[in-house]
This record gives sequence, C-alpha cells and structure tokens, in this order.
Amino acid sequence: MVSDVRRKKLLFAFKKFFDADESGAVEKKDFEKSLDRIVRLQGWKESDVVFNVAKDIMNQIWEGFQSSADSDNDGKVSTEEWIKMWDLQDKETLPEWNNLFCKVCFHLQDKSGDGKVDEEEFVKVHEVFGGPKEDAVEAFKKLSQGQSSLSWEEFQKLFKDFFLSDDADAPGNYIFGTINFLKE
Ligand SMILES: [Ca+2]
Ligand SMILES: [Ca+2]
Repeated sequence: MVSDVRRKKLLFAFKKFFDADESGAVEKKDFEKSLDRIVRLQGWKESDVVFNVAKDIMNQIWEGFQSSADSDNDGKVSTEEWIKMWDLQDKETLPEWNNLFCKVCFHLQDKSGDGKVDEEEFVKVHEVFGGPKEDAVEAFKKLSQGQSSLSWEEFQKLFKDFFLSDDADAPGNYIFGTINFLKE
C-alpha cells in the first residue's frame, strides 16, 4: 500500500499538475489545458517548431499516463485509479511517461538553457503556477542543500523521490515548490 506521506504527495501532483480543469479526474483535455499554460509561460506561437514538439510530448505523456493508470479504460483517470497505479508500480523506477514529465519540468524551469535550474528560475515557474513565492524560495533551499543550482542528475533524483519515497523529510518532497500539503 502507498504510505500516507506518499498518498498526500501523489494527490497533490494529481490536483496541481494533471487535473488542470479541476474536475476531479484527468482527461486528455487537461493535458491540452496544461499545454496552453506552458505556451503562455514560454511565449510560444502555434507556428513555432518548439510548440509542435511540446504538443507531441504532451500527447506522449497523456498516452503513457492513460495506459498505466486508466484501468477501466473510460478515458478518465480518477484519483483512485491514480493511487492504484502507484500501488502496483515497483518502488525503484518511474514509469517512462513520468520520466518524460520530469524532463518537461526541468526544461521549463531551465529558462537560460545552461543545463541547471537556479533559484530564480525555480521560483519564477512556481509563481506562474500559482504558488506563494516564499514557499518556493524555501523549497529551493531544501532541494539544493545550499548549492546555487540543480543539475539534471540532481533534479531527476529529487523528482523520483517525490513520487517514490515514503520519507516525510526527503528533500525531493519539495520539488513542486511547497510541502504544505503534507501538513494538512
Ligand atoms: Ca480534469
Ligand atoms: Ca478511468
């Protein structure tokens, strides 16, 4: 069974990142809405090559997400299906679609494109997604353990801990800019 700490993290990610229209279930249209948000954040136009690449990646993430989680195959992933998927998943590796999601998160934050996410980049993205700035500043401190930036390798490890670790004090719990949901 998924531990209480993990369940809270998983439900937070579900609500905050996947269920973009807050309907309580995740469908393809939620991914379309998230893509719209990303497009606005990045200032892309529909004619940009990068827009089409992003659209294709979001489709791939949705397809992987649905095929691993939508157990009754109704085109919607409920919170129960989401938690059940993680119950069945081994605790060492992330599903391929989640690795892709990790890559998207990293590249969105690495605005300067130097292969590292620094505090300013991290905080900016979390503000755009509606989190309080001071939470994001605090989160970056925990994640980076005093370093000025996070490399791709470090980011991947922290991201993986968010989804797989049962430890309430794991630094990776802060990867989405806050741990307030653990205190509820
Ligand atoms: Ca939804
Ligand atoms: Ca379903």
